[in-house]
Amino acid sequence: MHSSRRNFLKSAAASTSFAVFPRICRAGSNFFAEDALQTKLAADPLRPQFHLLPSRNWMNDPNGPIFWNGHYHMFFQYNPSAAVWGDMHWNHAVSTDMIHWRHLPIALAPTPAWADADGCFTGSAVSDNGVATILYTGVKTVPKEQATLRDGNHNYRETQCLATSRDPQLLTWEKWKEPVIEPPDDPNLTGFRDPFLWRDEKSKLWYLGVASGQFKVGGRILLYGSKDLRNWEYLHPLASGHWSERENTNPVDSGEMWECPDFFPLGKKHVLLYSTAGQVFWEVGDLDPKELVFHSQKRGVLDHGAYYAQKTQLDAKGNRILWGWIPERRSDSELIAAGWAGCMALPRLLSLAPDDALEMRVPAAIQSLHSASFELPSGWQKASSSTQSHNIAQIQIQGVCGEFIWKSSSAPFRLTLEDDAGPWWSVTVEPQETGSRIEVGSSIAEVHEGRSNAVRDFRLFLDGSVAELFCENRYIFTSRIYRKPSGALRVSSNKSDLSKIDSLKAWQLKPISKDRLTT
Ligand code: DQQ
Repeated sequence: MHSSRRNFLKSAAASTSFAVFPRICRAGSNFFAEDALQTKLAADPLRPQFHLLPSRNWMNDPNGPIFWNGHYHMFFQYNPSAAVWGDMHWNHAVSTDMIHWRHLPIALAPTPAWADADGCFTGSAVSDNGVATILYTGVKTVPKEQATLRDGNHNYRETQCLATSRDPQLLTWEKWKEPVIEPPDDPNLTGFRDPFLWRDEKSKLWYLGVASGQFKVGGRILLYGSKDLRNWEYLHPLASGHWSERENTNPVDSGEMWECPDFFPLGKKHVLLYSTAGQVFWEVGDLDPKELVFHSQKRGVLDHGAYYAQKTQLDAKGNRILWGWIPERRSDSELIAAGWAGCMALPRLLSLAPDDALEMRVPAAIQSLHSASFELPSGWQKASSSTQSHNIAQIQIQGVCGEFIWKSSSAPFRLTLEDDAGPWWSVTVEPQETGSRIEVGSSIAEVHEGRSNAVRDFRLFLDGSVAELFCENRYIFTSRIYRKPSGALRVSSNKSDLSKIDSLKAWQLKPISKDRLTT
């Protein structure tokens, strides 16, 4: 056992006093301008209709998702005054099924002059003996030499802060009087943020991992332990990674810093997730129960497209559910003109395949959105090509709000969706010597692992400017497409591709709100 761990087991008891900090209220300054924005956003065809997103402005990472008093609470990084990143608050929405959402008021706001004066960054929520408790990163601008976050644009000191709520709906939060973890005094530290937690019921101890890293070495997770969530002792790195050896002003872009880590048991293994260099990675392995060090055995890319800052929670039945932020692929000036940015990916139920690869499936609750359905008749491949074209033309998804499920056992294979203006989205599967290659836009996944070279199962969700494709439940591609649809979306009827579709079903999906504000 590490000596630091022994010491922390003896550590002192908690202080019990709370300091209540005022919340900042930033109401819209011009009612008529705000109203015009709302009307514009409600009619913007690029805004998703069944993915969670705020009614306006910028959002990023999911924060502290928690099932509480029979409801799923989702918090997320939010800028209340612009459609670009900045002034991070925790926005709040609630759901009974993780699909339909109701917006609630902002839950956490920066406190002027305090440790989170420049932002309430990402964190996690837990039940501390029945009290909802958030651990999050507070950031405050400091001189560069004192900063733990130096990305070329900001010099922030990052501390881990705590807030509790005794409100049954988690509407109001009280911040603990001071940060609960100060950053290590280490000139090689690349960052210190995005805490995650777990509790060891046997020892009644809390463990907390913080995303960090070392310059020119790689990202890592610093592990802390506590009896009471307020007094923490540093233990050791839980896991470490490798630097890409590419110099970059922002250590996140070079793999020298990990962001938004998560770590949890799944089946007989442990799973580590982290975001770095624009992608999310999963690692499956074992946690040494004595040394509390993670030994990775298998690694992969969680999503090959636009997906970042993942975070998991347990659902009402104890299943592990993954959330993630779908970032934009547009410039800041385009975002400001649009008036909104970012949305939450659909929930994904996690499991391990027999080969210990991470698998992800959208939970069955999504079926509550099913509306008109289409299905190719069985034995349709034997029909004449004109009958095939006729059958496929029946499938029409209006307003880019739909789902497709299909199987295809032969490659090369391509499925293209098109509207009156031409191709809108496509996936290509090319056989390779030892597997296959899946391509969606500029995103590519190489499939090896001794699996058969046929990728068979596909599931696609289309929503405004978002397309989420699940291949074999393990190669996932989230795309952003900023072309307004011209008429319905249809499957392109290229004869050789159609002949390789074994079966196909599609559904028009119902929006989760009457407008595109998801309120
Ligand atoms: N977003 C948050 C940080 C996190 C980053 C700030 C990842 O806490 O590291 O908005 O997208």
